[in-house]
Amino acid sequence: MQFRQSERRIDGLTVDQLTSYRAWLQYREKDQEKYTKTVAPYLKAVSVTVDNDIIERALDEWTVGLNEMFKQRPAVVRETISEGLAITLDPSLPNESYQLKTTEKRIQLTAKDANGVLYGVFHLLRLLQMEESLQHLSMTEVPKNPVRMINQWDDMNGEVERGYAGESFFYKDYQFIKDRQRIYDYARLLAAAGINAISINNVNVHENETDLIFDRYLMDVKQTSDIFNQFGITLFLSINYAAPMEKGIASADPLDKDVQAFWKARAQAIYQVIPNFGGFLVKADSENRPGPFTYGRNHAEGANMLAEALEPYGGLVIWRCFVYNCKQDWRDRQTDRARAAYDHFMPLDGAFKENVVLQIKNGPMDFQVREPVSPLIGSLENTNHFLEFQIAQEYLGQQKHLVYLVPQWKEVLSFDTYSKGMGTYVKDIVAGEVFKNGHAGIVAVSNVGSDYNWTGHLFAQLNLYGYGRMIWNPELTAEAIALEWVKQTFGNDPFVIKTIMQMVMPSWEIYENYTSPLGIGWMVNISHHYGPNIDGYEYDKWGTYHFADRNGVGVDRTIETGTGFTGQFHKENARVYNDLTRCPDELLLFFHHVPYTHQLHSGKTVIQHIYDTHFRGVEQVKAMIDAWQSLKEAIDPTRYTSVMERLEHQLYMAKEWRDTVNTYFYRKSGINDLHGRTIY
Ligand code: GCV
Repeated sequence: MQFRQSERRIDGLTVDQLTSYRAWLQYREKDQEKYTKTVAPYLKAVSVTVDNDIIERALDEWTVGLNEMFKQRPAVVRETISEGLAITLDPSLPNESYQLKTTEKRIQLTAKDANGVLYGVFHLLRLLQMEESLQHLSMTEVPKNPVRMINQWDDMNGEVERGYAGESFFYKDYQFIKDRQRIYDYARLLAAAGINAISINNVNVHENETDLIFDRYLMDVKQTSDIFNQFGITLFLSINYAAPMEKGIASADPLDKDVQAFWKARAQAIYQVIPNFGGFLVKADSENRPGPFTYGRNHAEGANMLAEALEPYGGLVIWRCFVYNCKQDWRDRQTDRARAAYDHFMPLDGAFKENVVLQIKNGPMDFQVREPVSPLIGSLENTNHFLEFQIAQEYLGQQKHLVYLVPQWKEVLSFDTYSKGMGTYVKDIVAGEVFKNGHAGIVAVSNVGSDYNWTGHLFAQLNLYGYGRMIWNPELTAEAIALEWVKQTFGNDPFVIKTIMQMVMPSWEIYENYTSPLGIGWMVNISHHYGPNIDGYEYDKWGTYHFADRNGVGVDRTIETGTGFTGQFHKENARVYNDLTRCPDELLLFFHHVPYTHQLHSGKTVIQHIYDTHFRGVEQVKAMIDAWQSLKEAIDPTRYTSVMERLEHQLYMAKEWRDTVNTYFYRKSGINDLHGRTIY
């Protein structure tokens, strides 16, 4: 199948829409003669002696990029060159790593493997896009996380669960979409951000979708896998634990011989067609999905059975820890959803086979604007695990609100678990360094769909790009990552860069200001998770409460009087969270039930903090709009208008949040705003 490397020719999109589509691979023509001159010798030729699909793609990318930016097509040669880009492999380097060294006229790219070559080439293209000097380069890049994965939540009917950027571009009406150009272009974008694994269907596997592991769709899966493989990305599938029953076997019991034989046969069939298939992603015994509990088996028995089937081929079972079936009456203040993942999985630490990897959401709840880090991370010592983030902004404005997520994720990665004493950071644990895991890394739920700009809100592209860059190198600052994205996406005009950075950097805090305060979380409409509904979850059966009444607000999760959740952390953190006087303000109501007049470390009372942040959040959104308006002449009308429409909607929603939250707490507490502002 032929794919077009340059999306300048993608059918059906206007030139302006193409600009959005090209995301961080704009390859805008360079008109700075001075810069062009300094890089010219490096662009003359490429020398490479190894051939494979991934290196082919790297060479294509280099050629297209240089042609578009500098109107120059480098000659590709096998012999040594004195001017240009020389690519060699060095098997002694760490996996996927590369080194870049420049002399006056030559760039030496030395990589461990083909992935390293591809990443090295994208690195150079990034520098060129940002108009940075190529002289005196001398660096080694090694990815921190061995697995850097994306989970698609695409359904085969064409919908995307929690998708906010249009329909799926993988499936429509239970067929793979024939034109796979989009998937090819997605793979390019992902590889340029350093991603090396993807699961292509929703973890909630519905009826008919089990056929993804049967002949009906297997060739389509293979073709999709081939596309991703060319960009160094390994393909995984989500499976339904009860798949054997869909195919006429009486049970899905992991200890049943027929069930074991079913999965062994499936693994064999899949690997025959896709020899480098990654493995299965499994959501079991969670939110009504089937799993081993039905048969009185535990998660380890459930996962190990699948792992045995995949083991001969080197495949992985990625088993999600999002298990919280603790049905609860709202008056019950002891049962706690936050405890569930730890309670389920800690007793099984060490019971999983080597090719099982547990997948743990970053917080104990569900991707809220503010949560503590999941206490499973830093506690599981003998089980491989991945950390799971959500790029899709399910609870963070659904890609209608501008929210830059890297600052939030970086807080998670730099959290000190104290697991092996001070300085046992999440970033080192999930990279597999602390417990010497055989498989380790980070996964995130994707935010793309068929919208021409991929992500609905153009600025949501930054979260996808930023996720990839951050998990490649967690030492990069959120600011440095955003700066790269802004320059590649919008060009190098200092005013544009400065203005966009001012919008992006505080955006998580702004969102938190006008939504759910002090770690309460939720307060959204229960089915679609958008817009304020303070009691939306309060009386739901799943155990997520704010417990606001006339006397106070927050969930008591302390050891002495609460649910005991604080006790799941190592003692240094447990002591801080458990102690009302030491608990950080931003998580206070996650861990404690306090009167509205309780004084925060900031000096304000809880109720005044709620009023102030909600008024401030709205003003901050207004400032974002003013900032964007100042760029009207500097940005193409398609991108300008689509962002402005969303910002205006964000302001509308911020006001709705402000008024709903403030009114609610005013009515509950009966306490006026100190500053005399109107509360409805
Ligand atoms: C794919 C949340 C979402 C669900 C999602 C689930 C999960 O509950 O609302 O849509 O299901 O998380 O992560 O499995």
